[in-house]
Amino acid sequence: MTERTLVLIKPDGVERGLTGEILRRIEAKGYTFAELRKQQASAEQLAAHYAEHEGKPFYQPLVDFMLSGPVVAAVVTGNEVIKGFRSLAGATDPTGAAPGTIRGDLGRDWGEKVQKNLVHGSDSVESAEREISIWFG
Ligand code: DAT
Ligand code: MG
Repeated sequence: MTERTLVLIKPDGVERGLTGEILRRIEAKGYTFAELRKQQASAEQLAAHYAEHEGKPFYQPLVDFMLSGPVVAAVVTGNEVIKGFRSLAGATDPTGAAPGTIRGDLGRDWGEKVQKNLVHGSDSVESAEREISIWFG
């Protein structure tokens, strides 16, 4: 079934010059960019985007990191793209992310590696719609 999902290239991916490589992988898989925009996130957007994690120990460092530089936000469409993009992205912790995935191939194994894991992808139809409205109105 055709779906849409919200993808973010996080500030580490933009800063490291990996935007093209990450977008290439998404496009090569056969997905389409319905919207694509580089932007500086606002604190309000991030509070809404990461509401499910509020109160967790990594929440504030995560928000601060996401404010540290521009992100690339995209609405990506395709058959089962929500699950498919998360499969392309790989596991949250780059150390355990499988080779062949964005996080497994490109994620760094040191420092704030779990937080700086290059990409975000929505995890359900409901979160995709919620997140698309946060980033694209
Ligand atoms: P995902 O991005 O794989 O959907 P998530 O929704 O559980 O993962 O968490 C959102 C982001 O928060 C994740 O990409 C990085 C950060 N994060 C999650 N768990 C963390 C942890 N234990 N320590 C540091 N950062 C963490
Ligand atoms: Mg998540």
